[in-house]
Amino acid sequence: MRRPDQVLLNIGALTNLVFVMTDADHDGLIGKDDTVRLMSEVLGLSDDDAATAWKALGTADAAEASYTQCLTAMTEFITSTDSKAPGNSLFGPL
Ligand SMILES: [Ca+2]
Repeated sequence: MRRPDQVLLNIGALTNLVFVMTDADHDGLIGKDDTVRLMSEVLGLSDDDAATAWKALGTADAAEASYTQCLTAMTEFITSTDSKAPGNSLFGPL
């Protein structure tokens, strides 16, 4: 059984990695186009699945997402047992 504090550390580390890879201009926001491209090129998602992954961030802004939104979606991806939870689409369909 994993320790909860280790799970939280892993969520933070994974979020940091994805965010740093995507936020090329270091302004604290990631753009939809860069995120969709990362999901397509690195994870091999189709354009439709990459667009669904972007929606998993739950941003009201159609073009950019914050670190907090990424952390929230990543936490949901790692911890939620609800297959319909938006964060569970963060890396494409389950
Ligand atoms: Ca940026």
